[in-house]
Amino acid sequence: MAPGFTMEKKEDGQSTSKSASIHLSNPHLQKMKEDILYHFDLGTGTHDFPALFGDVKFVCVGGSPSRMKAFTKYITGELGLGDPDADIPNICAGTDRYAMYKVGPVLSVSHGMGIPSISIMLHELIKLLYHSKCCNVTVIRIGTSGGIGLEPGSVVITSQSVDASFKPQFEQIILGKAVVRGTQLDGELARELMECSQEIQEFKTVIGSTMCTLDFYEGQARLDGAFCFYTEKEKLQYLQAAYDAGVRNIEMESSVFAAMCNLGGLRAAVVCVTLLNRLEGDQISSSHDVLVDYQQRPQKLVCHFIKKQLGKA
Ligand code: R2B
Ligand code: URA
Repeated sequence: MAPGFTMEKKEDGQSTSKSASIHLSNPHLQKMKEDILYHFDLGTGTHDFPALFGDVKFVCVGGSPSRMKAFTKYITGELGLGDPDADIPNICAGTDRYAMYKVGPVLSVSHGMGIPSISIMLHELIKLLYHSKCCNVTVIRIGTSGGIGLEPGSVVITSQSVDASFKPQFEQIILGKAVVRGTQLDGELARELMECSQEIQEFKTVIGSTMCTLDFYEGQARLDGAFCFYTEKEKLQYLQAAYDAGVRNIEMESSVFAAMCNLGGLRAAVVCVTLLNRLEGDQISSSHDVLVDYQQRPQKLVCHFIKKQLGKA
């Protein structure tokens, strides 16, 4: 067995130990001469992973490549690691699937929209961190969402991700059989992030369950998709039931993110701003400037957290 290679016997996230090293649970990897991370256009045969990424302590992931680039520039300035206006290279420039940026100990990666897209990225990211011999890594998804019963612009720190039936689990079909994994997130990390928000005092932040769906329209009970076969009353009953079950926002990646970070032994959090209150509408109609301001909120919060962790706040 390769040095540092950890075999995980248990499948559910809750029982995965939170040791500082990255856990891979795949005996087949040992037999491979090199590992090509195809969607990153990186490989262990062509790149020196420990030299490139060995010092990574924080990984921030978000849907859009331009948002992750903007975040990296912002954090460059805040951490005093260079000129925030200078251009930064995209480490995955050889592919347009994902974008990746690095400044000091912070890696920023885009993941696209939805569970399949973030899941592919996370398989390759977790292997990248393992091959780089990284330890004590915290992974945070910074994103957007639809809020339930919250003023637009509020930020939700996810306690657990739930599925469309409000169950804290992620189900995936593997070899034709349903495999269910836990979607609990690190409670201590969520509390630390909440404390950061209280220190910033710029926007309302709550800790709550996040519902992860397979679709933006019917999957999130919208009335404005190309197809809709339910009434407004049924929509509101469903969203109210979600609220009563503790759901405070809805997005499309948190379940597999939580499940895979649990399996990988990674400390993880999801911090999403709410773009609208779904009890009041479906269309995202705020102005461009307001939406830009909202999208910067998770970035500000996570940047403050990283600064504190590095003793720079
Ligand atoms: C939030 O926003 C996207 C849909 O607009 C999706 O990726 C998500 O989770
Ligand atoms: N992202 C979502 O998935 N849903 C929303 O309502 C807004 C952003």
